[in-house]
Amino acid sequence: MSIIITAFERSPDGGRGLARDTRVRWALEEVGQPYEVRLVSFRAIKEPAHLALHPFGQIPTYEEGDLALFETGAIVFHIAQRHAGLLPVDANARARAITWMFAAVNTIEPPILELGTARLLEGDKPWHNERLPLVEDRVRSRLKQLSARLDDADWLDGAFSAGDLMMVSVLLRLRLSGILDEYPNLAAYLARGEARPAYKRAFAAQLAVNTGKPPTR
Ligand code: GTB
Repeated sequence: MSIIITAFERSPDGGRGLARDTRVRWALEEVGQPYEVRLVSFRAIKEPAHLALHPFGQIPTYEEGDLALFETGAIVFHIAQRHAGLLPVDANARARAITWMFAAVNTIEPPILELGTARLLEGDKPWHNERLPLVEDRVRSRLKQLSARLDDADWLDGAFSAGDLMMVSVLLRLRLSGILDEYPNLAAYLARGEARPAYKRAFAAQLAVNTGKPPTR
């Protein structure tokens, strides 16, 4: 059954891979599933046809036959459940990998998004300069804990899993801030994720949309 995801016809990040279709593309590349992309505009995602797929009017969505999903955590989990390669077979190791997926979207991503909001949308507020260091410190506090847990391991719990895919995807958003470089093991973890052939294919595919040039495989 063919898989169709949605992505921006023109991503605000210009193809830096930060829009959330990249993590879904990455998961599909890791498990070797072909997929199609329906490109949508910012206007189209607020229209009834898209809202029927995504109640919050966002990308990405995922369609497979009569199944329609939204929320990247749920989409990546679905892909990982259906296809081998992203979750361990051992039941306990599988549960731990799923735990890391939740930790990525529920514990690490929120302060990172808050930092993005503070930097991009609140720069003109009179309290901005006072608030920014507080938000940065909330990010640092989570990164410090994550860095301590990762220690010198390659991945969060044994072999690469959907937990790492989600965590790397979430951390990528910090790249330009420079904060990640304060935690060399996390910076190296990110680089390991980006070096995976499946990530490179996913990145190239979304970049091609945003530059109009076909990906070179
Ligand atoms: N929790 C949802 C999920 O994980 O699927 C969040 C989905 C989401 O935020 N989607 C964004 C969206 O559709 C696109 S990725 N926004 C439109 C809207 O809400 O109206 C977010 C994004 C956009 C741009 C950059 N960037 O330029 O760096 C990074 C991330």
